Amino acid sequence: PRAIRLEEYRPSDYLIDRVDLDISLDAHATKVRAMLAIRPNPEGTPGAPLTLDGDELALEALALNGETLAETAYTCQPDRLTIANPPRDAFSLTIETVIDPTANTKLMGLYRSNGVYCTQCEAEGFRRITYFLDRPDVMAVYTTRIEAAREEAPILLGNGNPVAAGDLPGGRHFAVWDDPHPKPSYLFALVGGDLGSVTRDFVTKGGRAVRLAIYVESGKQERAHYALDALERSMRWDEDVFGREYDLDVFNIVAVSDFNMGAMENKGLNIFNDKYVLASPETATDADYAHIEAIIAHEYFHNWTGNRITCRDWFQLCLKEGLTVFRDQEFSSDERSRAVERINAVRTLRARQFTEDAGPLAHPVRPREYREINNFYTATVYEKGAEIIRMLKILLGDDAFACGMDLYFARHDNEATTVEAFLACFARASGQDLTHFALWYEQAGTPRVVVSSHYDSDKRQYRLDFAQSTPSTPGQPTKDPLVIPIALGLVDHDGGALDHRAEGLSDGVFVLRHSSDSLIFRDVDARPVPSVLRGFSAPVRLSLDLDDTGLLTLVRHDSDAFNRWQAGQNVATRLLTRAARDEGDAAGETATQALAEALGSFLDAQAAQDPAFAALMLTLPPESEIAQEIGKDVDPDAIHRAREALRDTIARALAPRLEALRAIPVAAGPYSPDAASAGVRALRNIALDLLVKADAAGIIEALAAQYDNADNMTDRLAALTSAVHSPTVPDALRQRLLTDFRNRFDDEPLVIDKWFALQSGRAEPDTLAAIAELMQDTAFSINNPNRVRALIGAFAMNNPTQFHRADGAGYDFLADQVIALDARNPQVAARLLTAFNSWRMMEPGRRAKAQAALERVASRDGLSGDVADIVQRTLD
Ligand code: BAL
Ligand code: ZN
Repeated sequence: PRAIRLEEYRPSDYLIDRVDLDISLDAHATKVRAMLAIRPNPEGTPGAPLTLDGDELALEALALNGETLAETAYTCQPDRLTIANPPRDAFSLTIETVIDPTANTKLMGLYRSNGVYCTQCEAEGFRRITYFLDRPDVMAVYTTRIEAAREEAPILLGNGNPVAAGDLPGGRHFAVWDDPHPKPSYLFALVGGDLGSVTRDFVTKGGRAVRLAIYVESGKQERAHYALDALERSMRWDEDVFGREYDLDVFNIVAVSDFNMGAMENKGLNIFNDKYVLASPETATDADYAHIEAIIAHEYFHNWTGNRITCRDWFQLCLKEGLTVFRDQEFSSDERSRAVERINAVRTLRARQFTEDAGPLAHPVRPREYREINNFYTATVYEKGAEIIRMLKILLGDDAFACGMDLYFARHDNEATTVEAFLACFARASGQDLTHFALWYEQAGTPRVVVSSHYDSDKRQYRLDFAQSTPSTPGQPTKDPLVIPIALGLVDHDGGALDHRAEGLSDGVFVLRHSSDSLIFRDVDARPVPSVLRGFSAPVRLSLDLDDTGLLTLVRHDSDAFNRWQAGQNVATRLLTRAARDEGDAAGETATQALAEALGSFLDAQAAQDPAFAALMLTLPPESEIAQEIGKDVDPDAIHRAREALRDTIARALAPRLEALRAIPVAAGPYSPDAASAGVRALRNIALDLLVKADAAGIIEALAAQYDNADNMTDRLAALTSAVHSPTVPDALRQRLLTDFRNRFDDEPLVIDKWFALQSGRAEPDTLAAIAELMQDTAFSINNPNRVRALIGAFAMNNPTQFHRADGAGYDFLADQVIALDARNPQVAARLLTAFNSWRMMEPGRRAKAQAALERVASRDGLSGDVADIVQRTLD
């Protein structure tokens, strides 16, 4: 496909003010009649031809102002409809198309999932329903009439409010939905199916009565209550924290089982991957509940940041996504533990975004060019986009940030706008010039900040020198310094907080604006321990010249919880990096013991107060992070061995304490997914896992008992996970539990996904063969994205030793799967292919094998634009 460039943006030559849709659902021949009220855009080119987007469409009829259009007046192809000389004034265009939802395996546009008609239109799916100006800056008011066989689809849902419904001859019926809020076509949705629901009434602060409903597969309604509760809490939170109220009479969510992404924020009719709606104690883990809460909130928050104010063009995707991720992270932090949420967000950022930023697919948060927009729903746009908003809040302060948000909502309501317009609101609200800050949107790559410390006992001065640099990324060989807010503080060696001030330090934040700068603290009596980048105040890699003793002081004493955790991670990363490079020595053994001791005293002092945080303290950095740290000629097997060894040593050193942690009680009563109970389970289960790995006496029996007796999925899956990933567990027990799990949850596809992912994530040489067998399991289907991501995605993304097998078999397998899937679902295929992102970091043997596999994909005829784009950029 042709590259689309930000600098080539032009307003549309035509606008569409109203859309009246009449859609008659049929499994193979759905009729769509669209009446569009079109007018020339005063900002466009007068008299320009009208070219509407299409994708695999068949035109049945076309009328202009009610008159059938002569065939000579237009040209029509599956991907475009052009009228050479449209009227100079407003006119109506009526377009009839017929589509086959059953044949739609791409899951874009209108398709059927388990017999339910549903849609996915972001980014460019509406053009698969009718010919349209399918771009976000064309905003229209929609009315949708939906018709279907009542037996097949008793529930008919559209955007906006329901305004009419009734029976029709021949067992058919209809519903009419009216959405008064202008919206871009990507927010269009409809659903038709036989669904069960749970409902609740909500009254907004302003007094609007809203009927909330979540629709799911009939019989599974009980599993939607948690999502419904999360929705209500999200709505209240957005009123309280951002002053945003809901604006329709109904808010509907529908869960479907075949869905390319997590969920979609269509106006008044969110459509969700059922994985992020359905939860019961027996089938969902604590982590599943937390994800449901976050995604329900995310999609709801889009109602203002995305829907009321949308993007002018797809380059501005971060305008809604980064901001909305920031908002959902804040919501989760308020509902749960702020420190734990922050650590988890940073872990995700490092695992996904830092990896992306360091590889061939690196791109700015606001890209300047794309060939396939589906490939830019990335960790960079979402997660780094959220980090930019967080930095803005730190730089401006809470009050000016809140004023900036209010101004944004006031100025740009009902608009399709840009990052510049967003930042202008904050510049206005704060009086700050944000021109330099805006570079965060333009410059790809993760900045490295190097901090060195100098203590002058004669002058009683302590100086921190900062230097920043950003590695080159594709298309951006040189980089400029960024504005980097660095929250920091000093700690003395006994752990006391030092209250020293320094010129240039404001509210504990130093702002690094140049390639280097310094901060001087005066009247300092002894060399302190610096705690830098508290709360992870900027998305950078930090190098700090702090020895293990200093880091362990922070582990014990830092007032900033994030940096307490980070200090432990830093010691571990140092040990793992050295061991993976085969540089293990006696110093390493001493450092390992010191880390274990620091963790031990941390557990003694704090585990009971904050179990969720303690569980994170006991979690070593992931292998992907060590690979990033090593950076080149990576041997994933060496990293894996090093991590296993360090974990086993720490587990043995902490064994008696871990036994005690296993005994911390969960609140009495039936299972509850609340954060406090989840924290206790997380700590107990990591203790179990460490003890299993340490082969502690009696632990195998305890594991089996936990599996057999669990009354919730969190504990059952934790036991099974330890069994699957621990070589100390006898094969017979592992097999018994795996077989039991498969049989126990035979009719629970979302649970079988956990079973697939567990087995495909095993760091064992026979995993690839096991996956080939699992693909024959009756529960597996290449047509369902969740199944594919669970079995193939988990292997490629979460199993570094087996995906990066030295013989290249992991690469070949993934290439085969991508090729096979591309013909059915290019979006999911392209996403799988991004697992090759780190191939250039590998040692030469693996690198050559990865390159050969990628070239084999690239050489295929008939690749989708999605896969062609990823493979080309990955190889470039
Ligand atoms: N807009 C696509 C799904 C999401 O980010 O909410
Ligand atoms: Zn979103």
